[in-house]
Amino acid sequence: MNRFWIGLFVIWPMAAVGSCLIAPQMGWWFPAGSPQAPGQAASPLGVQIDDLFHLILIVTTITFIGVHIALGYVLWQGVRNRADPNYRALFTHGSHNLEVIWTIVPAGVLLFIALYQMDVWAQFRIQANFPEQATKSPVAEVMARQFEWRIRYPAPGKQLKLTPQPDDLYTVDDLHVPAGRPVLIQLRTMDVQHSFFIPEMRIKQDAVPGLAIPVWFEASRQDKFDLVCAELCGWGHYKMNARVWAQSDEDYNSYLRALQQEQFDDGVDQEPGETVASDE
Ligand SMILES: [Cu+2]
Repeated sequence: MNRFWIGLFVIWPMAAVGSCLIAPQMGWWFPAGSPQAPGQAASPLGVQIDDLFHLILIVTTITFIGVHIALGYVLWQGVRNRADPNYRALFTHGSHNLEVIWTIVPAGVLLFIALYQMDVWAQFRIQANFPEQATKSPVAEVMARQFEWRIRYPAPGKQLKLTPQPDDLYTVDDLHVPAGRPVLIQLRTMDVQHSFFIPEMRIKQDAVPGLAIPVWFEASRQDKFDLVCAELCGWGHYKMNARVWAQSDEDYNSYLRALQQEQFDDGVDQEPGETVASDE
């Protein structure tokens, strides 16, 4: 029976490490990616975030393997010693040196990760570092509510204002953005806390009542991406899945023009400035 447990504690970490090695090839790893680069983040910042994830994964894998080797060794020693009738168990109050080592080493690792990730964090979250191209004209306001995403675009050629304008354009659960360059949205919520999450771009930001939070991202390819809510916000939380369409500038502009046409067309076939002839 003891051998069973030793075997289990040896096979289990091997299976865990093995499955981590196969997963990326099988497409079980990070969300989606294009057929050319399966599993790769669909935004340049997302690729950097994945690198941080991999760094942490390497640290935890080394720790995991080390701990299981130590655990296997202790179990094995226990089985061997029990067979010896003269064996006396070691009585110990612990080791001061060991305590110091296993406090300092993890603290050092955590400090290293904290310093190492600062650059990515600063790019993603600190407004002064946002790409200028994105900040100079936000593409839309994304207003979360139970249980949908309301999108407000400025009229083509106009700047987004924090307060709604009469010529703004509206959609629900459909966010169109130009691909290949950084874009910025203003994230708000009408009711409770939600979270704006584009898994394929590794972009996640809470929407907090009372705040308009700028979020920037860049779709590195033209595609349709999922936009979901990552904050349990009520019974219909699961319904908050929407789409982000990353398009060429041309398609994006014609989409906005079509939306404008749809929302402001009064059915009268008339050029702006033209007056309708009267019957007199
Ligand atoms: Cu939500």
